[in-house]
Amino acid sequence: MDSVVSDAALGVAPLLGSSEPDEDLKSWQTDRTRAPIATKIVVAGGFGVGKTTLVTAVSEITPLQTEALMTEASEETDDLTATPGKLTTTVAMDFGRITLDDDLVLYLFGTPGQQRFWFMWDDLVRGAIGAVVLADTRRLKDCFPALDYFESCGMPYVVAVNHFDGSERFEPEDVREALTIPAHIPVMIMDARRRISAIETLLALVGHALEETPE
Ligand SMILES: Nc1nc2c(ncn2[C@@H]2O[C@H](COP(=O)(O)OP(=O)(O)O)[C@@H](O)[C@H]2O)c(=O)[nH]1
Ligand SMILES: [Mg+2]
Repeated sequence: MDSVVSDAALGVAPLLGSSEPDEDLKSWQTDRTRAPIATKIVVAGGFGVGKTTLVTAVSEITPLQTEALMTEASEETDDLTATPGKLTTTVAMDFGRITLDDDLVLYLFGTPGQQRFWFMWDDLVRGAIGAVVLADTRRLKDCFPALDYFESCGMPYVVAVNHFDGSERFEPEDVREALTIPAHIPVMIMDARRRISAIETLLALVGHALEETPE
């Protein structure tokens, strides 16, 4: 997928005085109303649910990560029973970018999962069009705080179950019922490691956010 940056670079020539305008210009370069729209999306969910994995899978830039080795000091705080192989954790946030369809650029901000970093959330979600709440069916309750947060601030969100190998597969409607997610909110089963699957989730959120936010 072409990035907006390289397309924009192609459009520089006419600005430098070429006498052949218009020809290779993309519509959004001549029509100011079609300039790429940059949107901010938050990826939230419990500890170890796959937020960093999702941002890494879709990002076209090297994602900024703030992983830190976990030490024994966090043993009592961070529950590792479902992710025993997890050695690092996100201490501040993940950041990535993905360009969809030439004129839509998504900036992804992954939240830190641990409760002790929640003071950051209000800053992190500012200006976002919506959020993906990741869930793991083995520890569904871990996503309640994120659900509560977005419900209470009125931010559009979708629920994406990151299906881990070896865990029981549930239908989206079972998850909706278990989490009492309202009918108009998309609930989907995905795999945070697969780019296409993660992009489908992001597109579902963009569509849902557009429906929820009248122009
Ligand atoms: N089997 C499997 N492992 C996954 C999946 N998503 C993430 N993981 C692994 O689960 C661990 C936690 O993921 P991470 O993205 O760091 O979680 P975060 O705390 O939400 O950022 C990592 O070791 C990932 O490789 C998945 O869909 N399937
Ligand atoms: Mg992380």
